[in-house]
Amino acid sequence: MMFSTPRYLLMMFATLFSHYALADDKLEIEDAWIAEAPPVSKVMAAYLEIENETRQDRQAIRISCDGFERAEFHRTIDRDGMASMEHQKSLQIPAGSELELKPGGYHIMLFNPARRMPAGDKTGCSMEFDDGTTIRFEPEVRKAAAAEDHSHHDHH
Ligand SMILES: [Cu+2]
Repeated sequence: MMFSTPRYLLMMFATLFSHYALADDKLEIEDAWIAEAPPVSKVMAAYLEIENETRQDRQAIRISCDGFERAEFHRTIDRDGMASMEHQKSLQIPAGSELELKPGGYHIMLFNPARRMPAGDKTGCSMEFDDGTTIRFEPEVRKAAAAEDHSHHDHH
C-alpha cells in the first residue's frame, strides 16, 4: 500500500512529458477549408488554424493556393455596424499560441479561381513564414452553412 503510486500522477507525468516532446519547434496548420461560393464569384475565402508551439513568435508572410491567381491575408472589421475587409501584410502568431482564421475575422482571400470549385473539391496551398519555413496544406471546399453547424457542434 505504501508503494502504490497513484495512477493519476503517472498519467499526469505522461501527459506533461508528451507535451514537452511535442513542443519542439512545431508550427502547424489545421482544419483548413474554403467556403463554397456561387459559380460567378471571383473571390473565395479560406479559413484555418495556425498553431505555434515553438518558443518564437512567428509571422505568416505569404500565401498562395493552386488554381487561384492570387491570395491575401485579410481581416473583416466591424466599423459602426458596417463590415469591411482590411488587407494584412502578415499574420502574427506569438510563441505558444494559436491564431484562428474564421468567418467574421481573419481569413485568406482567394482571387480569380481558374475553375469552379464546388463543395468536396480540394486544392493545395503554401504558407510561408518569416523564418523561411513553408507549410503546404490542402483545404477542402465546404458549404458555409455546413461548416457553421460544425463549429456550433464544437462548442458543446
Ligand atoms: Cu477578404
